[in-house]
Amino acid sequence: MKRTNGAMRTQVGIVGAGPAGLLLSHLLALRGIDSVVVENRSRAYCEARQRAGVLEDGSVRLLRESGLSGRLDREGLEHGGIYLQFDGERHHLDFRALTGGRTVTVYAQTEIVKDLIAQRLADGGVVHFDVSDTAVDRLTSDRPVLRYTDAGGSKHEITCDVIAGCDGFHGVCRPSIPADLSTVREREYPYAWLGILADVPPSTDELIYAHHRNGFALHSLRSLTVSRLYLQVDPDEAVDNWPDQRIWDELARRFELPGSGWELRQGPVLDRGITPMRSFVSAPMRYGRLFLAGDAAHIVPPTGAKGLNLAMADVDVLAPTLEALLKGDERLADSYSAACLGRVWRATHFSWWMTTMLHQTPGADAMEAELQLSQLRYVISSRAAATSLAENYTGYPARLAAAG
Ligand code: RFL
Ligand code: PHB
Repeated sequence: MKRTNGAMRTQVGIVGAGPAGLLLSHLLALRGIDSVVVENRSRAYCEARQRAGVLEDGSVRLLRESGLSGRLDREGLEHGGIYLQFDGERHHLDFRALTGGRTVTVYAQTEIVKDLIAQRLADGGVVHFDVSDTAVDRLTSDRPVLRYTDAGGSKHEITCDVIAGCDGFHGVCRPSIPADLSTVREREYPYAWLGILADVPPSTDELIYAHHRNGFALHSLRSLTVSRLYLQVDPDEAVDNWPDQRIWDELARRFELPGSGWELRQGPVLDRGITPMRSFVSAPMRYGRLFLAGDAAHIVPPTGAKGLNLAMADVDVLAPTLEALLKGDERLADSYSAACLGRVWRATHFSWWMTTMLHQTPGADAMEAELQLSQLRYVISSRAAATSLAENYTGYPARLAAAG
């Protein structure tokens, strides 16, 4: 960040130090482009917030190619498939065999955020945590401004060439686009996920997605010693209604495999939280000199493990777009939104499909249950159907043409 006559100046003002904002700041620095990141939470909060865990192979490649994969290469766990469980049976889908060798990697979003913050600070990058009153203005001029109040209460205004709205679903950037210039598509689901992090080795070698009459359950992991598990609950459920033993009993019930000898290992619960489920796409992802990336522009329900991957792919497209724009070439900027939205809609459809196939809709009739089971049986018995799931789960190119 440069100071000119007391005023602050940067090329790209970035709102939000989640994966999208931090990775964009790093990718821009690799291109010699100056940025400032402002974040309204503390560094400790950003580094502890429990979220995603599964990286597509394209996301792993992006982190590797941009020099961010030191710890990921040592600690990430490559997974070659998932289990789908329904009707009291567990079936393995072998992604490597179905897709010609593609895999996903289990490496927590919290670890990516820690790696990114450490790298930005080591490289002299500017990240202001604990800010408040963030606002963006003059977005249709070629000198948009970013305003905020710092942790000590002082007000600042940064003049930028471009602003990147990487401030998540509840941020200030998307609402600063005039409502009549954007189209929003949205669906809320009548259920939520209760997620726990548990200090216990996983009871499975690959993720288990379980369809059960009591509701969906997911067994994921964070390492060979820490498990991450989720239960479908009502959207208005209070986390206090779920003491540890109730959670473990319900997980054991939904993952039960009678007669198999398989058991769910239990351990101390380190973290718990309830996440609502929503599909949301706001288009276009650009307004003048404001570019949206990640959850600021789109949300998917977590069943397809897509949100973090979409955020990373957006900034993979955005970094070269901004580089060209700053050199006076607007062509990539004009196509940024379309370049992202093909992939965003593919992930939105896949996440909706996985979600509606695996969850119990409150009040649904026996017809819906039969349709879900028929779809699940088809996925595990048809190579074409299994390949479709595997292809979507392991990911898409960052630029996926909307018409493709
Ligand atoms: P983030 O991570 O929400 O970061 C936005 C940042 O902006 C800050 N912010 C502001 N800063 C300054 N001023 C303001 N006015 C601000 N307003 C907000 C916020 O504090 C925050 O630090 O968005 P980003 O970077 O776009 O990243 C998106 C991902 O976080 C999200 O899509 C994923 O976590 C979704 N997700 C998953 N994605 C996957 O790819 N694979 C998964 O396995 C997966 N599992 C999940 C998930 C999300 C979950 N939850 C809790 C929503 C599992 C769960 C349970
Ligand atoms: C996770 O590990 O947090 C996770 C994994 C797969 C999903 C969602 C979340 O589909």
